[in-house]
Amino acid sequence: MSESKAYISESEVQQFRAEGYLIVRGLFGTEEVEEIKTEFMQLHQAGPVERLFHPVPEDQANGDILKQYPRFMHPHRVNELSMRYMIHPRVMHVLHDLFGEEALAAQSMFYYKPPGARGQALHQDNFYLLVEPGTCIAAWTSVDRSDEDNGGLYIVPRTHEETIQCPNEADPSVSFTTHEVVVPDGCKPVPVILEPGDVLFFNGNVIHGSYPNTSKDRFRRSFICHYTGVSTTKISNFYSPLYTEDGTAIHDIEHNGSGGPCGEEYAVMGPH
Ligand SMILES: O=C(O)CCC(=O)C(=O)O
Repeated sequence: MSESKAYISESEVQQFRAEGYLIVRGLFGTEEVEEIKTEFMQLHQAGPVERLFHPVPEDQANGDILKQYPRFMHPHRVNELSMRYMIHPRVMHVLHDLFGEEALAAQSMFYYKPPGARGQALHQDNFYLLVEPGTCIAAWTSVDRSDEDNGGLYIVPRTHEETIQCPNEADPSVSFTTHEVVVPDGCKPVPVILEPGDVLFFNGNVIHGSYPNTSKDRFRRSFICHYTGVSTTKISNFYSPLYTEDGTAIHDIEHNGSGGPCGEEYAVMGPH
């Protein structure tokens, strides 16, 4: 892409720069969202995929619904639809405007988050991606309506100006991940209410996470991808290769094994 197409306005870019996030309403239409949902429900039916997806039957889940419906990591590595939506031109155009340069895709994920599922404690994405220079950006596509009751995302506005923290231990009764960062004084997590097809973009230093799905019968499915700008020189090796908007894989990016703010012991960090 030689130049960005203006799917978002200059004031939206300014809002992203000021707040650390931007919601683009209806970036995907109903049929597109249905296509994503149907595909991932079929993938769930089809069962485990080595290294990427490990659902277990109910009788092996020990009452943890997330064992039956874990997140699917990097589906773009095995699934054409995921690759197509990860590098969808509308998403890549918005990212181009937000990065101020061409975007490269680093990761895709799908969260099923059924009723009763735990959340993911507050964290910062670039702790894991270790993008340098700068940071990554997430595109979080809501597949169901996402709100406080079904475990929707919370973000802490303006924390994109914060440095990356070395996290504390999270409470395992409410979070399926083990890390939790501290909310800075004067800031607070706010719920992001999204309808199917809305996409939340946020800076990789922004503190965000989610709480359990306390609804009776509402899944909170989301397709979540992370990106870097084309001038990125280093990233954690878990996220390599990167993909350009036309799907070309870039393998020759330097592996960032620094371990980030926790030091060298974290150099073998896995996914977040
Ligand atoms: O969707 C969630 O509950 C958390 C996702 C998230 O924090 C992430 O992808 O970084």
